[in-house]
Amino acid sequence: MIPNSETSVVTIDRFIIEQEAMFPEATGELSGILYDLAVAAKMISSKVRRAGLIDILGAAGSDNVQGEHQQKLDVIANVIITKAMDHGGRLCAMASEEEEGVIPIPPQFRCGKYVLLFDPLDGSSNIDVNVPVGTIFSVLRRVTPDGGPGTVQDMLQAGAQQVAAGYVIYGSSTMLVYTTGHGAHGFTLDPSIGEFLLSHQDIRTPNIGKYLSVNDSYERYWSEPVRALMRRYRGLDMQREPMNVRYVGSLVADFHRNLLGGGIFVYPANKQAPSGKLRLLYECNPLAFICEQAGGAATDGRQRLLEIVPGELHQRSPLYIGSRNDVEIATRMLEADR
Ligand code: AHM
Ligand code: MG
Repeated sequence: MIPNSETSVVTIDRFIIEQEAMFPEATGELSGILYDLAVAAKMISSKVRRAGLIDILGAAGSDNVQGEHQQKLDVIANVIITKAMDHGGRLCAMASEEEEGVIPIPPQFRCGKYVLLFDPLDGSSNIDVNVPVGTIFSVLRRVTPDGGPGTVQDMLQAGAQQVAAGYVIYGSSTMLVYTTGHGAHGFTLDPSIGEFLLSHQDIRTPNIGKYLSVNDSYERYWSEPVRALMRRYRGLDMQREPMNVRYVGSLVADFHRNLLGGGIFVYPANKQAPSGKLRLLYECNPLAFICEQAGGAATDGRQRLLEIVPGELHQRSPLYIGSRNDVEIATRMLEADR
């Protein structure tokens, strides 16, 4: 890699250090969590990149807590993150979409003041057809007293309490996007030097989007207000220009495209899935935090997503996330659903 004379090269490590220096009260512990996550992301990226070359495709033969079939790479990504994060002394517990309960910190390691929630490999059913997949993470400060192991109570906080969140997309390049509440910043992995380099500082999402991402094979199970909303986005009720429909079926890929280009990702409740499909703590909350930091919005159709107080770890939530105006239309039109 040879930088051109107009750009400066900023690694994710340097960016994290510089951000931390802006907050004298910071202890460096959150920065440490972000470094470790960036390392885990590189390790998962290298596995995903080799997925077509080595014989690790296909199901691992076990089901996750939602009864869904796990792919082998889900299991691998889950182990990579757990092992990269369990010994830094900064976390007191973890929770993963792929594991039923709280993942404790092994007794030989110190317990810190944060908890980490993650979806190790979202969209993994797409791996064997070479469609982008992603990792999503959320960091919360514990609410139980410092010192001992973390508990589920530390995890069941509204998304507005997140201190950091991010995702990694394993696409045509691998990118990591994160926020600590001071803007959303994106880094692209340069595989030749093994570094995430700052490529998208302070991402701003357009107020009015051009993309609509929804799986409309569920239309027959939607409520009438949801159907009307989708007709609105498509311009069928003549109230607006139609949006372009783009649905990868891999949340991180759909969200990332819409974040950069403007748009809305929608996974409504439906009669078969009364709370939708996506998990509040591992998928919806971290993306909502990033989206708001980029000037967008997120709702479950009733309230600001980040204000929902979760009742359980694997809770699902309907999701309407993206450009501010498009989310406002959803909020307005779904009033009839309340
Ligand atoms: P997963 O966590 O089991 O991979 O499922 C989540 C994925 C998301 O990436 C995607 O947005 C959604 O499932 C697609 O679901 P559907 O096939 O119902 O449209
Ligand atoms: Mg998932």
